[in-house]
Amino acid sequence: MYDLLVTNARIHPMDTGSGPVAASSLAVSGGKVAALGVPDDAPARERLDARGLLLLPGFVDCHTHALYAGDRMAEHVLKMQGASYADIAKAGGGIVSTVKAVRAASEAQLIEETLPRLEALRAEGVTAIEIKSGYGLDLGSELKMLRAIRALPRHIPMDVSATFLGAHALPPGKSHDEYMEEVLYQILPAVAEENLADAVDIFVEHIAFSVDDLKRLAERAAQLGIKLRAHTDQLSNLGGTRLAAEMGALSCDHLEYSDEVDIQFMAAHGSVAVLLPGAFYFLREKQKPPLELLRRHRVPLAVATDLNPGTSPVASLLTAMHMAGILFGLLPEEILMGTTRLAARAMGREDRIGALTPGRDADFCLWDLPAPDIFSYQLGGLAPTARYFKGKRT
Ligand code: DI6
Ligand code: FE
Repeated sequence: MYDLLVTNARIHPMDTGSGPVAASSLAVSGGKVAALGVPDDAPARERLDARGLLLLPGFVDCHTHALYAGDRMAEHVLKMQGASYADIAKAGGGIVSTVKAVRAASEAQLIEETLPRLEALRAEGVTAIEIKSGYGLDLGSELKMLRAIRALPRHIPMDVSATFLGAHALPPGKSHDEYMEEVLYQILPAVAEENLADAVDIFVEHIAFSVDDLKRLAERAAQLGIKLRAHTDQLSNLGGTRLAAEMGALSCDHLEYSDEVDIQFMAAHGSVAVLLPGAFYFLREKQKPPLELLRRHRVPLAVATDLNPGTSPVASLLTAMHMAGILFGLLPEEILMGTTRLAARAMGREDRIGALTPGRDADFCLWDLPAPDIFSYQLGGLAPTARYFKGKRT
């Protein structure tokens, strides 16, 4: 006896490719996909006739900074009027202003400000998200962010993965060396002790952290059994991608300035390339990630929102997917795999989510659409008819 049986669906499991399968039914047991293609009259406690709707896995937003307080609208307006980085800092803007707002907020307030953003993603079919810390930048505030991230699934039916991004920016009043020591020997061990992070991340950039910092962080994380991810080559190439890949990074993210050597390392070590067109768009960048090289070396591609208040205030994965096509040239199939199965891989959760095969979580949506390629074509106005999270309608 299945818990749920959906029949008459056009199912795209996103397992090996983005196409449909011949099976038109999906059975659920214990919150997991039990089988595809069972007879329509198989015994089930609950049945749903999908009447020919598309059935897709829930989308996975595998790179966000969605938990924060306040906003950066004032600085955005200054930027639109031609203000420089220094002007914005003087006016109290930049990452530091978000750090101030996050430090001043309680854990409950962080959750409350974040939920509407997650609801917006959920409304368009997202069932799993990764969220990074990195706006606390001291022991107490980083732990507060991560505890809030860990608490989110109690408030919203969504799979949430937490990433410790202590190495995001230098906190005001601390030297680089002082803060790195704090990250490595004080904050990270406390994060590990409380099991608050599924991965660590670092912003490798001349305005942030160095490849040497990346190496030290990766070594510490490996000792503590925590997976590595890295922001690399967003604004310049410091050699972070090749090092992160060599050190086993699940993903290297941004990659606008990556070269062929970087990409060879990613291919050799199985790191996913997470492309973030929202930040590229919002910053009006010119340099695109080297898509042809990524394809030639068969690096798995993912697409995410990078949702954050400073460089990608984009609370819409469908918009990021559309941008990935128009701005970076990704094909519909790449975009679909990159927001399901391969996004799950970038999060280290490919065994459990991202595709509809027996044993994986029954997170899926029904869509009244002609084909999933429409997400690369139509911008706006697309929403699922029904959403299921772990086999339950939500
Ligand atoms: N890369 C970015 O573009 C953002 N963080 C990062 O690692 C900036 C985040 C912010 O400005 O709040
Ligand atoms: Fe980011």
